[in-house]
Amino acid sequence: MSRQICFLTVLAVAVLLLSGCQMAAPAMVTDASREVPVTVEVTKEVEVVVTATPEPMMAYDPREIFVLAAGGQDTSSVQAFLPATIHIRAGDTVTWKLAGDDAHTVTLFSHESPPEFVLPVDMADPTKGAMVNPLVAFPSRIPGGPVESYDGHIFVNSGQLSHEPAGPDAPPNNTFSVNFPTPGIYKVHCYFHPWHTATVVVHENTDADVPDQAAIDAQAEAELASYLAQIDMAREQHNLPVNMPAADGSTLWFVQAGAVNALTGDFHAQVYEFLPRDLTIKAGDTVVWVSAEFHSVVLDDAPPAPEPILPQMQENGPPLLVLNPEVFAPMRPSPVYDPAQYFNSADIGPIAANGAAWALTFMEPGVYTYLCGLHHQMGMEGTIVVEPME
Ligand SMILES: [Cu+2]
Repeated sequence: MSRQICFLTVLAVAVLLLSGCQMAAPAMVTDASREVPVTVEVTKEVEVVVTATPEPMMAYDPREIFVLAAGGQDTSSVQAFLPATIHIRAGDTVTWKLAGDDAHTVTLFSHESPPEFVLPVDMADPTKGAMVNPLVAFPSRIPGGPVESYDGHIFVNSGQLSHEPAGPDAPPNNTFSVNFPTPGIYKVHCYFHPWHTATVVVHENTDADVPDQAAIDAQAEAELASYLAQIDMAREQHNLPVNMPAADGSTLWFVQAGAVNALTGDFHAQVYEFLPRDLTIKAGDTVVWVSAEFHSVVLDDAPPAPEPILPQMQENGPPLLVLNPEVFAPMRPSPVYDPAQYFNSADIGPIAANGAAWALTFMEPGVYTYLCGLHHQMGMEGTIVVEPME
């Protein structure tokens, strides 16, 4: 209210100055103390003519903008598109480039419900197991086909972006481009990590006010640095062994199977490690693994570690990416670890099918190595040293 009054006052003063204290029409001003009428005569009118010539709207040339599909290195997994929000002009093409050692997709949905992640290998015979839906695993674009123009109506998918080829004889699939012809706001998803999303804001192709590649790079770098700092802190937060006494006099030990920053809880910044990596306990103690994301605990005295996907070659088309039951089916022959048997928590985590935690009791002194069945390629492994009971 006071701003409005102030503005009106300024306007009134300006009009008075412009007109040399002359008003557009005769006006009567009353001085209340003396009750004497004062008349101001108008001799001249002030006319202000504003002419506006519309500027011709210039369409900018379409650009290719480069951004990152993820970040990190080894066991530091930044599960974010960098930058998470991109402002471009209609007609621009965005190219996402994979960084980091984890697998991701760049996926844009149509208005229809998105394809399921996992399908039965054979709809008629469930005993044949499950596979990654080919619509998820492989690019929606035929090899060498044109870059899709996305306006919200078609399903566009990079397939699994990876520095490693998705199958035998397949080339690496580590960049993905999409053209945006129509102004609007569009969402980008990663199939593997539900929180890994981006927003593309497409402005008119005449809009001068969009960032250039250098500004986008600087934004991506700042976001990456923030996530890496969270990861470093998460590693420190979880690196000390945590334990508590069990009712029977033994000790319960807690190991983080992967970790996020305890203060920010930010799923975009993931440590793909067992923390602490090496743990020493006494015979009779129990280890509880608590998963922060999608991880597993595999104790296997017969390396090599099982691969999560067993590609099944087809006569025509890409291989079927069959989920290896040794990785995805829980296997816990006993609550006490037996080195002669295969133990597998399978996928554990806050939204995993097998729950968030998994426990084993160790009775036999020894050194036991274990790994994450989903991420051992990234170096996610640990050791339990069991010392004799005192
Ligand atoms: Cu992802």
